[in-house]
Amino acid sequence: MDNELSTQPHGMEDVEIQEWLESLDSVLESSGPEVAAEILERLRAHATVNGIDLPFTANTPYANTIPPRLEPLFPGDQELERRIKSLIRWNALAMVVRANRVEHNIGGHISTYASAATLYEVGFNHFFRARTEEFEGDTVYFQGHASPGMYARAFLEGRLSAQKLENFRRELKPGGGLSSYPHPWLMPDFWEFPTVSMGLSPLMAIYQARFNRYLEHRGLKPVTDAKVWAFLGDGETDEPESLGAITLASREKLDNLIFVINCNLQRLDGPVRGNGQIIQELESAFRGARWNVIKVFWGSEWDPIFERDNEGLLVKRMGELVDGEYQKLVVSSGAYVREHFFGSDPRLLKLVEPMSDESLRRLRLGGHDPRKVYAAYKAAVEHKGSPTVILARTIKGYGLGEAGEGKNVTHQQKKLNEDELREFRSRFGIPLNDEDCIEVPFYRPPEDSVEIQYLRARREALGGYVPKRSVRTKPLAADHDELFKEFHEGSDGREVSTTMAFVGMLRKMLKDPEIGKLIVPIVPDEARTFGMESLFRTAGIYSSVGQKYEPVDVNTLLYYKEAKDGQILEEGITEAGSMASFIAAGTAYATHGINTIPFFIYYSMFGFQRIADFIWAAADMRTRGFLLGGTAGRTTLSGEGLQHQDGNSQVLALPVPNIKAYDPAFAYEIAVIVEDGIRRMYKDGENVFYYITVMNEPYAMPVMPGNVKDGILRGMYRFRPAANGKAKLRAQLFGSGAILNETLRAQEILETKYGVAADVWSVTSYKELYNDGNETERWNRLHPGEKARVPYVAKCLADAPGVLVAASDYLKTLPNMISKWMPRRLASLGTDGFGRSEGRASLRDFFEVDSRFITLATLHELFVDGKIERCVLDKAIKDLGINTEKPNPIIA
Ligand SMILES: Cc1ncc(C[n+]2csc(CCOP(=O)(O)OP(=O)(O)O)c2C)c(N)n1
Ligand SMILES: [Mg+2]
Repeated sequence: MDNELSTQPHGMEDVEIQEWLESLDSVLESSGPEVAAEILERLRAHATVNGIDLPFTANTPYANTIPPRLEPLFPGDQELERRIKSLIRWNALAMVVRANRVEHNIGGHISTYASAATLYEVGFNHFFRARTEEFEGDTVYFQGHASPGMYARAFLEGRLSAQKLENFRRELKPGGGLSSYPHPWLMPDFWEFPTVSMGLSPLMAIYQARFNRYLEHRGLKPVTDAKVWAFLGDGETDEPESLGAITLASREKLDNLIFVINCNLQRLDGPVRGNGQIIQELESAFRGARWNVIKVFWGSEWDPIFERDNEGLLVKRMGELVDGEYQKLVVSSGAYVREHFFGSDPRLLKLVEPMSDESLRRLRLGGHDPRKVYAAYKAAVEHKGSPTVILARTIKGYGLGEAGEGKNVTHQQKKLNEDELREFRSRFGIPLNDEDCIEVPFYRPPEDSVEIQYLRARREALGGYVPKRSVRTKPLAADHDELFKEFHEGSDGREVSTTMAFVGMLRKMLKDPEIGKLIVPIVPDEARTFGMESLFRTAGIYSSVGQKYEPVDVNTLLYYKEAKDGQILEEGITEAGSMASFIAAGTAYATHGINTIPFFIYYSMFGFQRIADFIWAAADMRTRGFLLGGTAGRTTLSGEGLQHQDGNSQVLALPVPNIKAYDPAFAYEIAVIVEDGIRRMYKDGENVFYYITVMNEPYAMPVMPGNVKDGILRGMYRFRPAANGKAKLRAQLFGSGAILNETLRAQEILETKYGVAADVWSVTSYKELYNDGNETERWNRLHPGEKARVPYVAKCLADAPGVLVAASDYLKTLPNMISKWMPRRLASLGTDGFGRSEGRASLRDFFEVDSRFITLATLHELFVDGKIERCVLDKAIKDLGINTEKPNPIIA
């Protein structure tokens, strides 16, 4: 235990300790806490100089951070608030119990909200300010599985009907229901932030608070004292994302950020730290990261006991117990508490001598005492210079008694027997008789009751109801023909990569009068990789403190310019943090009423593969913007090898329903996609976002052929038809991204060497084609009497003669998944397998996706169809230099 009071040096007299403590008390009384702190600091320094080795500790004793004498007056009607809270407790429990009576195992959580009710209610009654015309409002991330409490409150507020509550976790019932957890996709007028994949919300909240500052520093929104509150579980802090960015929050001095960690010492299976102390562990982590830490251990009932304890014995004793023991005390009788906790020292026993066993058992914890919670929140919102974390000690399943209070199984408790229901009812004073109560009805007092009136008045004073999601932006005109036209013209023979082409577009967009200011370029320490360093100087790198040093490259044109109004979010090496910024920027249209347009460009392998759960949350949140997978393509990114070469992300983008995923080959394709994307998201308000892979292989960008825009957006178009359409041997070749060039080379080889006339198609999006095909099939299935619709792929290929061969830098499954809508058998080439550290040509040979293999696949298809002789095929294998005994890349 890192508790300095827990050890006592040998031979030290109690009286000596007493003297030191008393003199500190008198300093505190006469000169105040600052002077006392100064003396302690000087003592520590003095001790160090004199060779006393003081062990490092970031902990303070196991005690409330705010002493009773510094507690503010509680401004509310405590008794009335308790009654309201009890009603919410009842309805939250009723919602889960009823849902599970109707449908066994439909799930839901009772014990999480039961432990957190006071933490939320103090917030709702006194702190969470809603969004109004004049004020942007506070932002609150609610702990996901505490949602029944939020629904129950909204029911009392008259915002959700009993019918909705009845259909908790049964959203498809007539009239609709309530989603299990916060999901803006499912309840777009209510929830703002999905939080139930644990660990995501703390990180998102940090970057949200930071993004709010960014908007202020760039003059996009007024400076306000709005706060970001994030409620999390203590078990949740084990997710690496939870604590992963806490140093960013303190470095950026985010005093607009408040974490409230509900420390009920339990997670799903059992104690968070049975053999340790999670609160002390978290305190040291957050203090070490320079957060303002406020611990709320004990309720007001403990204050007089501490008062009687002049020797600091109680704090010392508290610091000795591990969490497993504390959990045991929660479920034990007052007599047990007396014997096992206070019984360790006769002096401790004496402290509680006048108290009955029952009053010992009822000693409340801090997180259940509104006065202590209020004091902590008030201190947090008034604190300046750093973020605050409140570590509030609570009991999991508080109030459930025998039904689960503090028990290891409580997390999943969804049913209560009749006795347990009656006991809960009595404990919280719900006006239901013994008979009615076992039916677990929802209970809402009449509109003119003092409870409802008070609750409404409190919310009115705080600007309205929370949570509430609304979209308040005006659509953009998004008329950008001129801006993107330049990129339709090709590169005039100059070799450029699609990444370079994209960066050129970004540079131009940044200068646009409508969208220029709204663009938010985000990079995870990869700008130079993508040739974006010129933007450092022109757009500036955002830094909340400007640039306090002269950059080493100040004399160069492209120096590393940091500025308070810098536009680029250079996040450093954190794809998760960058994604959190992307989400904050891509949802600002709802959170702030600002149409910021994020462009997050990263190493494509470290996107979906690494932070897919954040991308999923972004999708849920109706985030807008563009994800750019740079250095993409398993064989296009040469040299880097297995961990970097991405042949996966276009496949991993498939499950995200509202992401549009494109693998473009040419600059004009990107221009068409981005221009259309801005229009769809920011003018038409569609709830989609984009994933575009860009590559680093330079080649000449062609001029955009006529009439291809629609095809580019829908997923495929004929890029270059065969020169001799009348030839006997015909083929259709499909290529994507940089592999399109291999397809074009194969077209030439086939024509000149084998007399095969092939059309070449650019497939910009297998995902779009797949969705279109499925949608068409579905429509036909549901409308059998009507004229059958034809999938776009089938339409494209209706009159396309010859064999079919597809090649991409991604898994073969991409072309395979649309092959059923093609007129004939498809041969698919792709890059299934682990990458290699090699050059492009060798990689394309290894994965069998180069022009030689495309040629071979075409000839083989013709051979199978009986269109060419075996000897032609054999000779081709020889002429193309193909090793037929080479290892299969999928297992090599
Ligand atoms: C990433 C992730 N892993 C696992 C879960 C499943 N899960 C839901 S709640 C929970 C326990 C939560 O414990 P804690 O964070 O302490 O919250 P409490 O309910 O105790 O307040 C678990 C494991 C999840 N929702 N998300
Ligand atoms: Mg917990």
